[in-house]
Amino acid sequence: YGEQAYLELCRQVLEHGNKKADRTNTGTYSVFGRQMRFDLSEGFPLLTTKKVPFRLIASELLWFIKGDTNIRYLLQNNNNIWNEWAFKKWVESAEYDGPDMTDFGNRSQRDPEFNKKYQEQMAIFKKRILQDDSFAHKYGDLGNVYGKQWRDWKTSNDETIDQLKQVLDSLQNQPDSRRHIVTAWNPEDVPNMALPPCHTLFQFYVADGKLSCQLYQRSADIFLGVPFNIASYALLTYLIAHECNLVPGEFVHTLGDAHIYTNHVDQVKTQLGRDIKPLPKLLINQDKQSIFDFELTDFKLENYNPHPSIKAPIAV
Ligand code: DHF
Ligand code: TMP
Repeated sequence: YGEQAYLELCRQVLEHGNKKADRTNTGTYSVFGRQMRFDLSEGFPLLTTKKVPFRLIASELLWFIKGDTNIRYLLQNNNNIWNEWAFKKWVESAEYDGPDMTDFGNRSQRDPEFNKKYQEQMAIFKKRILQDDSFAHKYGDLGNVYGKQWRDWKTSNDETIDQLKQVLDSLQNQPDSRRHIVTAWNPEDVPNMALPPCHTLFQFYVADGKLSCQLYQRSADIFLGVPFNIASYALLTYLIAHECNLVPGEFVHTLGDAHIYTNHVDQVKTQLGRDIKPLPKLLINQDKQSIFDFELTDFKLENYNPHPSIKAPIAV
């Protein structure tokens, strides 16, 4: 259960994981098919064995809920977690005429001189996304990623489906339904996404006045992505429970390819040497009801006293 289960997964992957090559040319230790459970009534499941930036998780979730797919909103909220995937589309486009940025993810880690050039280009890119509307429209957009599929799924007869609204309706009107599902995996649209959805499909379950959520995550970067994913779906469950007058139950996190990148191993070992601290509490502005009305300032974390953050490079 809880953070203990996360740490056990880390230990298991380091000890028994299959050494596997991967798309990013980084290399991973990987296992297939695991499950963790988080009891949301015990507190808010933000890891305490390293500091996890809740602000970034909350603004990313609000971005999904808005149906937004453009990193401009994230940048306006000082959130840089999706920059690399928009930048990649820009530097691979015909319009880009700066220094060669091929394989910038790996090269920026290995070559300090290149890294300087990369940081310069990234800074220019971010500035343009924030200041130039037509540039942002063209290159800030990640394609038909999460927000698009959740709120504005295109059907074959040119209609749209708002999966999030539908699931809110079904939770309120048929709480016992076994069909409370939202899927971001749209096979026809996968080629039009900067990154095919990692958190692929989720389902809600109502019993005893409690709302539970299970996520199927096809690919899980255990050190960087997963702590965000746990907190993001916990927050979503809190918000939907709030709107539906339910209390948060469990978050069940099911993982497909669960991997630790080879350049995260030392960081994971550091984290495994730390003791778990009490979970924080999440407070939600009670004056708001609809999940579509929330802003960053409507959430407050109390008693979050984690161990220090641990930096690691992200595989692009
Ligand atoms: N690619 C890979 N290889 N792993 C991911 O986890 C991942 N996640 C994505 C997009 N692509 C990905 C979206 N989510 C960070 C966390 C989550 C995330 C993207 C990035 C991250 O870098 N977290 C850092 C802090 C970042 C910051 O402070 O700006 C961390 O230490 O948790
Ligand atoms: P892949 O598309 O080749 O599976 O690469 C995606 C990588 O990003 C993989 O390491 C999983 C990771 N990831 C997460 O763990 N959580 C997320 O929310 C996202 C977007 C990505």
